[in-house]
Amino acid sequence: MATSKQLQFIATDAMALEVREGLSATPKRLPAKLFYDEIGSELFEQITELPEYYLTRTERYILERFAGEILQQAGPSLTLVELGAGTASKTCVLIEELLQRQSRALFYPIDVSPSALEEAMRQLGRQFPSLRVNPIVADYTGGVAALSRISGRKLVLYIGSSIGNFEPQDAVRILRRVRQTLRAGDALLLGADFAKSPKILLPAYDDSQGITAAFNKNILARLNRELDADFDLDRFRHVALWNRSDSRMEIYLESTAAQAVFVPALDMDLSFEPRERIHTENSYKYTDEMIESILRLSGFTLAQTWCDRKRWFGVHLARV
Ligand code: AVI
Repeated sequence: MATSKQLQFIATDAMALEVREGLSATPKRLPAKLFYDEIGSELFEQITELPEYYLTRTERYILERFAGEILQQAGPSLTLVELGAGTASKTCVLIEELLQRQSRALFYPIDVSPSALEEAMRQLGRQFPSLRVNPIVADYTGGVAALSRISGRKLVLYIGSSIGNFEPQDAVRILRRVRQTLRAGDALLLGADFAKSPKILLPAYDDSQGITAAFNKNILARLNRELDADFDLDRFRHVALWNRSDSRMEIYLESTAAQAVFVPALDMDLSFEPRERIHTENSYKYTDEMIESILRLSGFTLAQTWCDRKRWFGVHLARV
């Protein structure tokens, strides 16, 4: 299995190819997975604590408020699996509730980052001595393959609104693969952000402290660090737009002037018009219909949705 360093370093063939393709395209684009090197992951942690970025704390509130109901609905004797677990900080709420229902429990956090999983192990070991934690270092494909080797009645957590960063057809592809590894009685818990007013969405993706802008620009900083490119970060600005018809937030880096950039490791000369954009991310905001539809198309049935009072965020339990 590839180590996180291999997976995260741009100057590997697959990543470099994606960067080359994206920067050669019209309009230009870069893959959002480039956000998450060490600096970007730290910036994302800061985003989750911003007053404008309601997603993380709202999902945590829902999990805290409804942990009992969620586990009741999911069924008895559960093994928890979490896709893209990171440090599993929100999962503690469910684990605590689970351990009140069953004396022993198994938790399989799956993530590309060994250091995040080590941190999860440390924290969970301290907090829950009777929990057995079996971390799996894997990306989505490897993680989903690992799912089929886990026995017992599974509750697969796919929380944190990560599904929103995939195009809907890719989201269906991922969920369908998850579905194929599950058996009768297993369930999926999906956390997704609801579509809402741009008055709430725009500041969440363009905060007043400029942390999201720094997170976005870190992609260019990475190209400078890892591909020896000469992007002038001061000549790009962070742009966040609400695309109502596609129900998604769109994130761009916009060139503030006509400029040329050289990427030596790819032997690429780039030129930018004033206001030309690089598309770096979509973050889909789901309606109830969209949630039902991606779950149905991937072979799940929606059993129940829990949300906050304002219906800003939803946690959905789906059965096979
Ligand atoms: C990781 N993901 C759910 C975040 C989101 O809200 O789409 C990534 C992010 N991009 C800008 N801010 C946060």
